Amino acid sequence: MGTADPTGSGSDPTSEGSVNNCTAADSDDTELSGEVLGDLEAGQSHVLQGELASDDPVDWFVSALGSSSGEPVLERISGAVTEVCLYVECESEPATITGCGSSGNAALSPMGRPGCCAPAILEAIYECPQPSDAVILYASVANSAAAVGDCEAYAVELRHG
Ligand SMILES: [Ca+2]
Ligand SMILES: [Ca+2]
Repeated sequence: MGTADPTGSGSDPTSEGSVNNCTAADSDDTELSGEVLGDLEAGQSHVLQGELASDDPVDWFVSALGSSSGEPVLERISGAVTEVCLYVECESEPATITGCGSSGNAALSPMGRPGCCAPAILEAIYECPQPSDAVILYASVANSAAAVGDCEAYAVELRHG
């Protein structure tokens, strides 16, 4: 159901002339190349958005916690997502994960940072060696079930409780 283009410019990128609007070739495929989000203060949230496909099965995001009080929550809002993960780095040393919420499981990131993974929602309950340590969060959003050629948008919320 394409819509007519009254301007006749013919430059609408979503017109039926496009073969594939997928932007699978992104640069956020690893823990160290994640999209950098702004500092997350207590009570704030970020909405992580992107697209996943069979040739782009994971996107990474990085955010510093502006305050170390409260526990960060990662929750799927929409789209085809099979797993969300959140890993915690304290300023000086790895965090200690003491809980992941009722549907989350403790996990290690590809680079060895401790955290939690879940199908749709997790709460990363952590302790740092020093309570005043600055905290950086590494989040991954994955879809391991995309069929070849599929490219599906998602939205995931990162909250600082
Ligand atoms: Ca992507
Ligand atoms: Ca990616």
